[in-house]
Amino acid sequence: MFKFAAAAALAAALFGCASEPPRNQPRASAAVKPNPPSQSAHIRPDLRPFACVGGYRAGAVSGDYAGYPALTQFIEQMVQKHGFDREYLNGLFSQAKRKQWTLDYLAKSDQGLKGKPSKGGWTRYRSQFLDARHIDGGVAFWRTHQAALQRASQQYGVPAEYILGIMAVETTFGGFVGNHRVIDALTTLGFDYQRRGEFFRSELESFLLMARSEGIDPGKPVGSFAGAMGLGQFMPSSFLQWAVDFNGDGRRDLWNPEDAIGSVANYFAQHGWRNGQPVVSRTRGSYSGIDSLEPGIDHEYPLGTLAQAGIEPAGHCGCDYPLRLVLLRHQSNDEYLLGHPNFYVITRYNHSTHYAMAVHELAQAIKSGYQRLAGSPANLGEN
Ligand SMILES: [Ca+2]
Repeated sequence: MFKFAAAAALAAALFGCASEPPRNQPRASAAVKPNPPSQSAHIRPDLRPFACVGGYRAGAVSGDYAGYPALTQFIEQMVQKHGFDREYLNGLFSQAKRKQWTLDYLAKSDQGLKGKPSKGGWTRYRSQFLDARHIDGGVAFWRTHQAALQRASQQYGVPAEYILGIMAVETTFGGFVGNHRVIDALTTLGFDYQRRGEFFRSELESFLLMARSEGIDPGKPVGSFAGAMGLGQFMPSSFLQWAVDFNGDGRRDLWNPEDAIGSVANYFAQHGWRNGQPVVSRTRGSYSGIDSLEPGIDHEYPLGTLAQAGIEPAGHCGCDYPLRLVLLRHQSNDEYLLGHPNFYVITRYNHSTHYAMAVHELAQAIKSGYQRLAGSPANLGEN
């Protein structure tokens, strides 16, 4: 939905950004073959494929980020480590904006991190996602992108409905992919958000590498206030590690539905998705020793330990591996589920029990809706 890649490639051909070739030649992406240095000036942009897209150029950083020693150091690192042009980065960061709204918002939410989940917490979280907009939207998206979802499911061993569950929670299938410029988001969080500045500076480094390898003007992409991009809201480091070109056009484009489908499936596969295994199981028992166990994603228990605490799977489990205890606080009661390894895989996308449960429930609801429309599960083409 965000077609800047082709325009950026054109821009690369129109703007030269440095009068001198770089001392450290950046590595070209697999899709771009650099010309030898002896070629004429006419084709010079190919010497440094897309390294200067946007035509930014300045002797020093001006604007919101003028006089930030940490940014000067970061730019120097990008020059020395990755062969970026210093004046290009000075120009790029001269037009980066400090997003005070983001800093205020995070200061508030950091305060709210403390404390255990409150009564009804799951009920409230669930109601944001388990609705017709997300479920019907998933069914429609499945029908539109049936071939790509089937191919991804077969290639990566991840059911289509879980790819859709992620896209439902993240962006409602591209309905809202964020409107913050990624360069503003990551510069603000990298240099003005002390608690996680190091993390976001690393993401900024990955973002600049991504922009260069894909031929994108780094001033153009928009995403979440934290710099997450596209239908699956990949952070730049996730892009570099797990994004795939799934429509075969030679580019990895997180805003393209097919590339996003393949990338989410690859993310799950690389994080250990076990095809055919369940995500959660219901429980029964006396729960007499429940207080001796810690719910959440950081602790896992063998079935024997759970049995000693008065908890067992409600049906046949067939699980010979440790399980996590998933606490869901409904409005009127607390519910305990058993989280299988696939539950943990979903939390690698977002480290939250509620997040993984919403993805799981949406996956099931979207699958039911799709099967009703398709008429028969045999038509789904799942593996
Ligand atoms: Ca592609």
